[in-house]
Amino acid sequence: MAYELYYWDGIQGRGEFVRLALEEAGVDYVDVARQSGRGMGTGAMLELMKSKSEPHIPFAPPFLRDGDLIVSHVANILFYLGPKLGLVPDNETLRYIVNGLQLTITDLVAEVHDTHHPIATSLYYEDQKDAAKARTKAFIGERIPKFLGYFEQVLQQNPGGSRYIVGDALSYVDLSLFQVIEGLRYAFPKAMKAQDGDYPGLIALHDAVAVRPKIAAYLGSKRRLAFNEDGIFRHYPELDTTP
Ligand SMILES: N[C@@H](CCC(=O)N[C@@H](CS)C(=O)NCC(=O)O)C(=O)O
Repeated sequence: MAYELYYWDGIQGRGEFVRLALEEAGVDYVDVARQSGRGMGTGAMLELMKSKSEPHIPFAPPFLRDGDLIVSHVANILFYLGPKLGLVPDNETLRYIVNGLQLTITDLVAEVHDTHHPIATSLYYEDQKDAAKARTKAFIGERIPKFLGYFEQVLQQNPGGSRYIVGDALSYVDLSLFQVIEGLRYAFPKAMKAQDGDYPGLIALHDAVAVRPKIAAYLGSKRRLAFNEDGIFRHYPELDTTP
């Protein structure tokens, strides 16, 4: 049976980290909220989240349904899928390293979200613009260098070589790092241009992921939605400053 991915329609958002893994593996999956018909669409997703009969309902999308099992949270979904999709090292110990890196990406993504919504998710960006400016200035000046500098160091120190961040083959965290670079470049093109040279390994990893046959096909397909100002990575020119 095909995996069912539940995520908000119309944006890449956090769902994209899961999509990239499913696409690289070339497995069948249904992007439920983007489909119409019985049991499909955003309505079906919301219904499932409020279900009184499901034993373990998720708090927020993305979540994945595999038969009777519903798995929530990007990092947890990828931890579940990784071995099934062949996107983690064979070495069990290294799978915890991969998970730790993915959880660090979760933290980074939350901070990206907070650049445009520093006060409340329920308020419009326009209602928290001043706070967003202050928050983004610190994010660009302090947090991007700290997070990307960290990933760069881990990549360079990987005993398996610096083509991949863990081991000597592609794992789902490499795909997520590709998405992080794509997203940051979309949201903060000026800031990223000024810092790109500091992360040569990460940029090489990003470029190598982009040309993997299945990923390249996906990026060129209709399934890959464009970034927009409803997602996690948003481009507001007034926030994009050089550090
Ligand atoms: N830690 C979760 C975060 C999930 C999350 O924040 N999902 C957002 C959409 S990207 C949402 O719908 N949140 C609803 C809410 O927090 O009330 C993950 O990594 O998957």
